Amino acid sequence: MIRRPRVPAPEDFTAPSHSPLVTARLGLWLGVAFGLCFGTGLLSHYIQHPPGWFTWPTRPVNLYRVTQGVHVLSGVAAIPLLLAKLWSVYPRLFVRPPVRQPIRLSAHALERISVLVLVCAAFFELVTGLFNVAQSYPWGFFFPTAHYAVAWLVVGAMLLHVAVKLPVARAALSTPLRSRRAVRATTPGADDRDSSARRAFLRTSAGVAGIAVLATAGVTVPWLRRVSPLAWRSASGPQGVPINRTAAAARIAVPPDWRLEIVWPGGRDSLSLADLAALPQRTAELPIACVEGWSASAHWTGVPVVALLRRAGAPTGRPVRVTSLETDGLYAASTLPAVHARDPLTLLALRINGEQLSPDHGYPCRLIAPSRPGVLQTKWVARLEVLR
Ligand SMILES: Nc1nc2c(c(=O)[nH]1)N[C@H]1C(S)=C(S)[C@@H](COP(=O)(O)O)O[C@H]1N2
Ligand SMILES: [Mo]
Repeated sequence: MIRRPRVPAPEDFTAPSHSPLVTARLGLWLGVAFGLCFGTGLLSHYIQHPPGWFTWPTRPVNLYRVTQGVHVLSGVAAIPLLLAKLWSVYPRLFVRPPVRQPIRLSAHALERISVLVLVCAAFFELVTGLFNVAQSYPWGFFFPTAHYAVAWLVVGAMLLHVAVKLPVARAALSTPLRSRRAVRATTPGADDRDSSARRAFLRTSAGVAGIAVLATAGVTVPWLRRVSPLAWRSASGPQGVPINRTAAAARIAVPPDWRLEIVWPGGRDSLSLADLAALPQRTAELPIACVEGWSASAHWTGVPVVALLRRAGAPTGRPVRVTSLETDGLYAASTLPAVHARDPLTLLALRINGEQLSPDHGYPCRLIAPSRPGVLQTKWVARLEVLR
């Protein structure tokens, strides 16, 4: 006769890593990681799609580099923490019956559904984020839109989850000391073993998260480069800076009679590359800080956008649309908000680290502005348009 195997019960899982204390501690850390990730992600979204009330400062020049670095690294840290937390609650999958009596169905079922949504949405965010970092998009949807929308799902489900679990978590986080004393009084040694096993599990989880961060942080923290074997971009690249999209990929052909066009309500001007090079040049150390989390600083030399506008007689203190020679790219144009357009460090750069811009870095000229996502640092610029 074949006997069906018995479905395990939560009591079958006796490892200390399955204790509420471990779950609560990991939940706390995961809450911090998700909070940082969401806050910095929201900033990045608003910088790229600014609502009327939003302004992003131009100083410190590395501000976006830091917030986006935190975004990607807190996401990296969340991966091992989420796995550890799922491990700690995994016996709960075997709670029978899976759905309680009709009388309590609604609250209980809602809580379970919210956990399912939370786990699925969190995995979606972490996995799509990792793929974005690898610049791989093996799916049909547009990554930024989906990643942004699902982030709200994670936050909503997480707030609900925290609200439901707060009493349990608070009790778990505050009892260990008292209960340890009580248990030690009855069975000497027993609780010590459990608590050191719990601590070991928590320490291992935190350690793995720390190693994951260190292994990738070199992508944006220069002095960590040597200890970050998994950093997906290095400082190297032509002229000392990595390249995201090459001139060939963007099908850029610079016409021999290339001129920079400047357009504003009521006027226009145009300059050749020689004209631009003959104007007073400014050199500034500014980073390219990609939304993917990598960043690299360089010394850029060129003409401040505000100086170009003044010289042409165009109004300053307004947003400026920057358009490239690229015809079909998603990042073929960007808009400088007024604060960035009038900042003297916002350059139309002709040179990088003392050399003429290579075609891949944006020859004949590119935008480079302080505290701005790489995706908005338009290369192969052809036109500046002062908006109303
Ligand atoms: N015209 C144009 N400009 C562009 C892009 C692009 O695809 N087209 N990519 C942007 C992105 S995503 C980044 S991170 C930076 C990278 O600049 P780099 O290749 O010189 O390092 O350029 C930005 N400027
Ligand atoms: Mo980028």
